[in-house]
Amino acid sequence: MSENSSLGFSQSPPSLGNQYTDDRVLRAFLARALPPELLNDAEDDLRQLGALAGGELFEQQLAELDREPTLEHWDAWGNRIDHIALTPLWEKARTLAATYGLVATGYEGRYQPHGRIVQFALAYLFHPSTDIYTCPLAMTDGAARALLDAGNQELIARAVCRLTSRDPDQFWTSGQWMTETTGGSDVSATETVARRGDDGRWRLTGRKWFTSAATSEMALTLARPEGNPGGGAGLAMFYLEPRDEQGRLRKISILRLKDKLGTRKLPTAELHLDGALAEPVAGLDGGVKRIAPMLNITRTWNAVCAVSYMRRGIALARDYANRRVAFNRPLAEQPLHVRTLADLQAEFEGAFGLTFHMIRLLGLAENGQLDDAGQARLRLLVPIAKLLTGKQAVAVCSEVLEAFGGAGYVEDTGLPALLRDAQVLPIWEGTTNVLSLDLLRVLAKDETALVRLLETAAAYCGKATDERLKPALEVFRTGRETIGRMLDQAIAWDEEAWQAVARDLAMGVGRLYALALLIEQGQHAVSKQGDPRTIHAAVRYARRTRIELNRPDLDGERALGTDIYV
Ligand code: MFK
Repeated sequence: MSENSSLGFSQSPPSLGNQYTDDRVLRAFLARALPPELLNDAEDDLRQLGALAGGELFEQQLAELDREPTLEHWDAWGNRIDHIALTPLWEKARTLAATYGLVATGYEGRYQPHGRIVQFALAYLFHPSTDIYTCPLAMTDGAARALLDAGNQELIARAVCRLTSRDPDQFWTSGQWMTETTGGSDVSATETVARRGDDGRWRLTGRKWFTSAATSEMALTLARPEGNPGGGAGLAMFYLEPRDEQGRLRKISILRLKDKLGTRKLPTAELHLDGALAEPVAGLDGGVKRIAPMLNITRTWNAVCAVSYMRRGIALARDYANRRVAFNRPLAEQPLHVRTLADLQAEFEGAFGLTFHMIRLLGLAENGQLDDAGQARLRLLVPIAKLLTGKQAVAVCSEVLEAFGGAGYVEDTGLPALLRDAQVLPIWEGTTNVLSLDLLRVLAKDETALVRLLETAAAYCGKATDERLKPALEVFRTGRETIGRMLDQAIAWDEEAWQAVARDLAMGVGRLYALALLIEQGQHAVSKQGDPRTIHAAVRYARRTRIELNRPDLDGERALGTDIYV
């Protein structure tokens, strides 16, 4: 008798198939969004990456659960080296990222104006099997965008070709060194100082408190040129290459790696800049505005990664539901379990539609094919998609763990890491509240922007004729009315009241826009293929979309929020 059978019952772990061919939602989207010859051209890469993500990379990820990057400060001879050793999967991910063009595809002429769609479809497949290597990729993409937008030809010539290279030997990643001890959200409080030496060169001194992927070949960062006023406007965006040709850090020390809840394969570091050479990218002020294009790209990546984690969790839970027999039948045959999975799928489909719709607009905008109205929509959809999908990813991954019972709570299944890693998504790149306030920044300049966004969403709903969509249409109609009423009344509100409702407003608008896209896609899928699954997703998504927006009771919230009653 084998040792295993002597112990009686044992469970078989979940497994994954080809993550491209198995993904109905991704394939349906690409079939609509891309011209057939383009899809045909991209499909080899999508299939290969789908196979790697469900096979070799996933297996390596599980085999390396215990591995983490390490920081060595000194070599054997007493030299300060600050060397970070990465995990083997990260080393492999770097090569794959370059060869599959995970950044390059967004910039090459080959697929334009659809390059962003192909790029992010690849990223979506790659992400959940590569231990957040997407973090340096997101920053690399953002840096390429920010450099191009800033128009500094010398830096573009030096760096953008490397950031967008498909050759692993040429490929560079970029850091985004923004966060300081003064806070991650209030970047205007940046303390790093930039001084110009007698040689005319700029040197930065300060401490960067959360620098993700400290192994990058270049970074964009913010610093205050000496003598500039305080606040965000007094900051400038700088370009720097942290290492010399031998790979030694130049006037930068790595103080320590962060001991984080999740993203543990990502070597997030605290850095001290002690006169590090850097170059202003575009003038000596307006740094926050200059770096904003980078933020919008990394926020887009964040949404893609959120959707991708949801899909991974559901794929694992669905596979397991077919294997796990309890109470005499597989979980996949038990109505309450099936209903739980259906709710997760509906959340995922809503998030997917919203995110890839935004990506389509991004590609058009970058190719000069988006009119002013479209650009205004994109400006709103980036923070909305980031904040909504980040929260959804945490909720979905939490439910996925529960779908495994106790196994979901045990480290060596690899499942807890999914939840821990997802938890970063609402935090970095602008927390939910900071991004909700970003919406107010847009409204302050363009007060009808949200109303127009919902008009566009209503036009998507206008195409629905299937009777089954009626309850979803009703939720959209009443939700839109509620938001419209609030916006009318809120003209008289003060700033405090606006800030207090900003999150509910952002979430509400985001869910309604995603619902409208689901309704439209549901009608399309049933009309063209007779497939009702997206209609079911729309109805379930609608059931979970409840919008309440009233003038906030600021005194009550203050008393409860701070627990002080005056
Ligand atoms: C898995 C993939 C994910 C990738 C992960 C990468 C990991 C990287 C780790 C990190 O670096 S995390 C740190 C990220 N930090 C943030 O995301 C900062 C969050 N805080 C904000 O976003 C604040 O809202 C902000 C810093 C922008 C507030 O700063 P200010 O100085 O108070 O901004 P202000 O004065 O409102 O705006 C300055 C200008 O920038 C304005 O333009 P004007 O001067 O013309 O009026 C704004 O309109 C513009 N601006 C701000 N945000 C913008 C923007 N423009 C376009 N898009 C935006 N998002």
